[in-house]
Amino acid sequence: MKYILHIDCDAFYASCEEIRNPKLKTRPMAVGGLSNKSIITTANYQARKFGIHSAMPVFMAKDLCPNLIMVKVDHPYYREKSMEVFDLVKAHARLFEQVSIDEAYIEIDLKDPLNFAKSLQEEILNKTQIPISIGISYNKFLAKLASDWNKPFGIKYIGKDDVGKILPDLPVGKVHGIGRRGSAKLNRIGIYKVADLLKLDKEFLEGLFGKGGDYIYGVIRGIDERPVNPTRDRKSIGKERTFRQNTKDIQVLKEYLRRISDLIEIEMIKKNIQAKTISIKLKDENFKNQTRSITIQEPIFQADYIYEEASKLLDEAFHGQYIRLIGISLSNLSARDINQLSFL
Ligand code: TTP
Ligand code: MG
Repeated sequence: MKYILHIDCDAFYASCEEIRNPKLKTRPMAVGGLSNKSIITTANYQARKFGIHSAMPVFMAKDLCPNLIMVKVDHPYYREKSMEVFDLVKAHARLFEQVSIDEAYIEIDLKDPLNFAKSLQEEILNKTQIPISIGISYNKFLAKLASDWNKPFGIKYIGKDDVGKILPDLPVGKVHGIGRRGSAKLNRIGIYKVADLLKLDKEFLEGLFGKGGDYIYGVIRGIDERPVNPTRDRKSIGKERTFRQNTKDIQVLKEYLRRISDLIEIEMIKKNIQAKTISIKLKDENFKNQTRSITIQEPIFQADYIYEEASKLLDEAFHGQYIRLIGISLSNLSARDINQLSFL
């Protein structure tokens, strides 16, 4: 069956810092600026016990917990860890969409989603040391709600039957799209829980939240049609190789195109995507770059077809010059129908 999973790293910046300095794991720690006036980006779960949270000023956090250890933010390092985590996640997914530095949606066909989630959690922890929480459902809204349910290192499944049981009791602030401000607005008119929201009609919600009212009306009833959008984070897929020695032997060049096509096919099958535009890149001995592209009618992902198109492009672009680098990239990406997998 088809499921949508929302993956969210636990105390992400703090977890990254604990990898570099494991002693921090058992101490209350937060990441932010070092001055008392600066703001906390996140706190580890030890520090959260004291009531410390994102967006709190450091002086306030130190009032709550005088032993709090502050660590300075290091965005490039967090981006690197994020890539490590989500490259592994991506490799499993039919459709993948990263929505922030520490969260992504995947859509995937599974028999046993809970088991899959458990093994994904273990894999990510073992290979990257980052703990993640996973929410499983049939749409994005519920999957995100679920990933937050049992944090940290949590897994939660929300099925269609759970919607009527789980949602009415939630405070309105838990509804994605309402947020803290929306919540305050609703509280002022005596609306605290989703159960109260369910009594309002669509027009009333649109009056309060504009266009977002329609979305909120749907999601509190378990309806969210937003698809997992795989091309959002990635516009092209490509590989290139630099030769140890420059070459002008067309057979060697084609041999490389062949190998690169094979590698690209593997990646496209894993990601379940296809492409309509094929480009090759050549860098000559003077480091001058040359690219050639073709857009075809029917999208492809198979190595044979990629090679065939790339090879034709090479014939056009190559005039006997010495080449030091060759590459192929595919763009104009779309999701492949899962049924095609059975033909492989
Ligand atoms: P979140 O996923 O909201 O928080 P988190 O990963 O730290 O904790 P949780 O276990 O509850 O998911 O945000 C991801 C990262 O984004 C977080 O580690 C730090 C950064 N961030 C800020 O810089 N400022 C903020 O106000 C928030 C909420 C997060
Ligand atoms: Mg997080």
